[in-house]
This record gives sequence, structure tokens and C-alpha cells, in this order.
Amino acid sequence: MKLLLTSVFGPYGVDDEYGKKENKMELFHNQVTREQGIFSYRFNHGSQGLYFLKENIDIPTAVLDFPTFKRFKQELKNDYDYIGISFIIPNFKKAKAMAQVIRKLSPKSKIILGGHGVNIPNIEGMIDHDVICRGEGVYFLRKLFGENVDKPIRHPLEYSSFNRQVMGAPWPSDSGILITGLGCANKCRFCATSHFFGNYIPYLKTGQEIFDICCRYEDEKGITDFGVLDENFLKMKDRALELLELMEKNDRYFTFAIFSSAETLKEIGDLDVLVRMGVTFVWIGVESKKEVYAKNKGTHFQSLFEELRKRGISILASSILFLEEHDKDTIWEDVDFVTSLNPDYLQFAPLGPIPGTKLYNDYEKQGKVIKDIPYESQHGQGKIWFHHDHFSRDESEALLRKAFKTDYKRNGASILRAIKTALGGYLYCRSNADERIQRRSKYYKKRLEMMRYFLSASTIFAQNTRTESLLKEIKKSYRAEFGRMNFSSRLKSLLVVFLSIKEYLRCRVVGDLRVPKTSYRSSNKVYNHKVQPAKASYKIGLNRKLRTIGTNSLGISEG
Ligand code: B12
Ligand code: SF4
Repeated sequence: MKLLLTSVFGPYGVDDEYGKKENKMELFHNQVTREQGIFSYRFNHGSQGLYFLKENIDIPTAVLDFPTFKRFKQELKNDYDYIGISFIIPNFKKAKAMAQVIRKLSPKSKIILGGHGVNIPNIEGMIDHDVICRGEGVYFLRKLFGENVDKPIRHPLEYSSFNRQVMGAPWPSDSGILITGLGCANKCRFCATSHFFGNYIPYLKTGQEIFDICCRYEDEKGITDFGVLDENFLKMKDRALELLELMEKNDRYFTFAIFSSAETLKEIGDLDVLVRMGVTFVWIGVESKKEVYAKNKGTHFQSLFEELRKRGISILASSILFLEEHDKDTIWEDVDFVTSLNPDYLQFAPLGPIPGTKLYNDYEKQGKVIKDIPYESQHGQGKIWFHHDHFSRDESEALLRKAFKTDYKRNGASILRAIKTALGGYLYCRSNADERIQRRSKYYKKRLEMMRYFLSASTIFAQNTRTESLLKEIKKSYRAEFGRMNFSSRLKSLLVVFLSIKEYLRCRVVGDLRVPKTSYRSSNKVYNHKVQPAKASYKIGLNRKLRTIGTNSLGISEG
């Protein structure tokens, strides 16, 4: 018995018969720092769900990630008994084409469909298949293959992202992924994942389990920094506190980038606990100035954000546009509100009725969902796909762009905001009376050293006055805290300048597309993701050095 698990084929982020240019395989560049030009972060994320499935079933399994259609067809020569296609709604056409070609080239293979795409209404009649996995996949596959469903979860050791670049220079890929659980009990009306998984499904139920995996990561790969794929990690408060206790008891410290709702952060109470826990990045849904969602009731975001950033915790805030409450004025009140909070990163997401959610059911009943919008256009980076009382589809696209640009102009480049937060964190920890907090200053110091190399290039490319003033302020703090740069650091800064100019020209001349390379893993063969712009000659020498000089935890994903 042999299983192939595959993601959909590329190229991604181009207009072709299967997809749209807005479906780039990039988180920050497409959904967060998208209007920040050369300052935008360029990271790729592997299909973590597939590696997680492979690790947790016994039958020989191969994972094919980011194939081309041609490469996928070649793989079909390997006589798989089962082929699982993982897809999300905007990739419907790709999944359909893959199923068709399986039937033609490997007729004996059984097709399993999985991932959020299976929520498309009447999917059964739309894509050729044998089995559909609706929701959680590990227990589903174990059951399908007659394995013991209750055996313990095995966690793979995977990098949280790869092929990372900022301003054309390599950004260290040294964070691991932790998948502690799926879904979220809050079930906010619009939220795709919480509805898809029904409720919160914890994979790692105790702090001890998480701690053991972190230790394995460190022992086997030297990784101490993690992106936590869990919609609301701190919601299992006891689990998080047990993890903290174990780190302090065993004198082994890790850092984490997490998602959290405001209500859960408040439950933790003392934010210093987060510092001790090693939380360095948190993604929070602000959604709207008005308390539309229960999770944000009674939250004073201004002070919450100030307190977090003061402690060195970078914030990615997300805000929803085109809510029912929004008209041409109130929508700008929300943009003004969320940009005034000055998070390090800001994501604007248009409200999107996604099949499976309560929002979709409501809008469907009210006849608001526009039926003839192709699935590949239901991605959230362009036009809305429902009737709004105050905005046309074209207006929605233009407004979304303007909101991102407003944030950029008002708050400056995100990389500098993050540096400012890290500087704050360094000072906060270094001068803290509590030794448990003090020891966290090492993390910031190391990170700040690496980030300093980006300041000269930032000076050249600063596009607005806020970026310029941030730069001045940051440079001053660096000099005050760490003195002037030594010769080797200057050299590295120069290299970043060179790379950033090169990247700038590349984007101007050939466009800014970066597509992840195909990765294939089976029991005996491994072709891993490679650093993408292979043509770039700086891939040697100093580049290798740069890759070893720091750590960060930004390689995570959206909520
Ligand atoms: C990481 C991520 C990305 C990465 C992509 C990584 C990749 N290699 O595909 C990036 C940042 C590039 C990305 C981009 C986009 N994403 Co995205 N992404 C995520 C995120 C945050 C995590 C996914 C993940 O790894 N989860 C953890 C794993 C363990 O869970 P899982 O993948 O769901 O897999 C489990 C089950 O679903 C199931 N399963 C999954 N596949 C299969 C297959 C088989 C055969 C079986 C049996 C089971 C199975 O088993 C797994 C274990 O239980 C999710 C939100 C979330 N928290 O889940 C959004 C999410 C999947 N993305 C979404 C969207 C809309 C997009 C974009 C269209 C947005 C955009 N335009 O910018 C693009 C599309 C890019 C493209 N060309 O495909 C939506 C999908 C909505 C929907 N209903 O279809 C989500 C749910 C976010 C949201 N809240 O709306 N994304
Ligand atoms: S939006 Fe956030 S808090 Fe609400 S259900 Fe989804 S993950 Fe939970």
C-alpha cells in the first residue's frame, strides 16, 4: 500500500487558466507588507499539513509539495494506491485538473480530497474522487487505513518557512513549526478554520509534550525559535503555563510566534509572563473599532499594544473591511483606528463569506453571495464576492489597496517598526529586576545585531517621512546601546545594500514574483525546498554567513 500526498501545482500568483495573480504563495508579501515595496518580507511556507499527516500514519507515504503540473504527472507513474490532494477554495480548478489526470494516467489509484477546498458546496459532484476528508486529517487517515486511531501524535521537525528574503538579502530560515492544535472554540461568525474543524482539536495536550518537541528540535536541528500553528495558542492557559514552568525548571529556553485573541491575552493577565514564556510575536485580530466580536469585548487595544511592544513583542494586527456596519465614512474610521494602534505589521482582510461559516450561511440566505465569481477569485486580496450596501466590487479592491498604503505612510516600513519593538524589548529585559525576564535580553541582542545590517539599505530606499524618522530614531538607539558598527558589520551592511539594489532592479525589470521550488519526500528520497532566486550570484560566501547570524520567529501564517 502506497500513498502520495500532494499540494496543488504551480505556478502560483500568475493569471492563467487555473489561477489568479493574487494567489501568491507568500504570506507577508501578499497579505501584510504587500504595499511596502522593497521592504516587503518574502517568505515561503511549506504545506505543513501534509508533512504532519505523513508523520502520523504508518503506510509508506510520499509528499509532493509545490509541484509543476508536469512533475505531478511524472509522479503518477509510481503506482500509488491512494493519492491525496490538499487544496483550498481558490485552488479548486487545480485540484479538479489533478483528479482528472489521475484517472487518466493512474486509474487504479484512489483519490482522497482534503483541505479547506472540500467545503465548496456540492464538491462531491464537482471533482472526481473516492474519499473526502472533511476537516481534521490524521485521525481520518488512520481510520481509513485501519490503523490505531488513538496512538500518540508524532510531531515532524519542519522549518516554519524557507526561501526567506528581505530587501533582496537572505533572512535566516531557522525557525521550526509547532502544530499544537487545529481550530478554535470561539467560532467567530466569519472564521473559516474554526468552522472547518468544528471545535478546537488539540494535537499536543500538555506543556510537557510541547516542551519535549522543542527539545528534540534543539537537539536534532539546533532550532530554538518556533512559529506556532494554533489559532489561539494561549487559550489552553494551563498548557502554556506548564510549558513556561518546564523551560524555567530545566533551564532550556525557546521563543515563540503565536496567534492569540485579545480575550485570551487578557486571561493571561500579567504580560511579563509572555516575556518569560519567550513570546516574541503575536498575531491579533482587532477586526474593528466597534466590538463586533465577543473576543474583543472591553479590550483597550491602544494600551494592550503599547504594553506588548514595550516588552519586545511584535504585533501583527488584522482588521476586517466591508463589514455590514461599514459605509464610506465608517470604514475609514476603522482604518484610522487600527493604523493609530501602530502595530509592527498590519493586515487588512475584506470580509469573505467562506462556505462552511455562519457568515456564508447568513449571506446565502439573504441572497448576498454573488454566484458567478470563479473560485480562484475568492481569495481576499482583491474584490469582494458579495453584495455590500455601500461598496461595489471595484471600489472594494481600490479601497483595500488604499488601506494598506495608509498604514505604510502613517507607520513606516514594518521591518523598522519591528526593529523598534526589538530595541524596546532588549532594554526592557536587560534592565529588569526579575532575572527570568533579564535572561530573555540575549534573544533580542542577537536579533538586533542581524537587523542592523538592513539599516543602510533602508536609508537608500526610504519612501516616506515616517520611515525616515523611524530610521533616525533607530540608528540613534543602536549607537547609544551598541556603539558604532565594527568593520565586519559594515561589510555585511554593504552587502545588503548591494543585494537590495539588485532586488529593486529585478522587481522593476522582470517583476517581483518568487515561486517556491518543488519538494519531494518519500521514505528513501528527499529533495527539499531550495532557496529560490537561484540565478542570484550572492548565494555563496557572505550569504552563507548572513544566514547564520540571527534568528527570528516571523515565519508564520495568517489567522
Ligand atoms: C500557511 C497558510 C498559507 C501559506 C501556504 C502554505 C502552503 N504551502 O500551501 C500561504 C501564506 C502562502 C497561504 C496563502 C494563501 N492562503 Co492560506 N493559510 C495558511 C494557514 C495559516 C495555515 C495552513 C496550515 O498549514 N495549517 C495547519 C495544518 C495542519 O492544517 P491544514 O492544512 O488545514 O491540514 C489539516 C486538515 O485540513 C487536513 N488536510 C489538509 N489537506 C489534506 C489532504 C488530505 C488528502 C487529507 C486526508 C487531509 C487533509 O489534514 C490536516 C491535519 O488535520 C491557513 C489557516 C489555518 N490556520 O489553517 C490559511 C488558509 C488555508 N489560507 C487561506 C487562503 C484564502 C489563502 C490565500 C488564497 C490568500 C491570499 N490570496 O493571499 C493564499 C493562496 C495561495 C495559493 N496560491 O494557494 C484560507 C483558505 C480558505 C478556504 N476556505 O479555502 C485559510 C483557511 C485562511 C483563512 N482563515 O481564511 N496560506
Ligand atoms: S477569528 Fe480568531 S478568535 Fe475567532 S474563531 Fe477564528 S481563530 Fe478563534
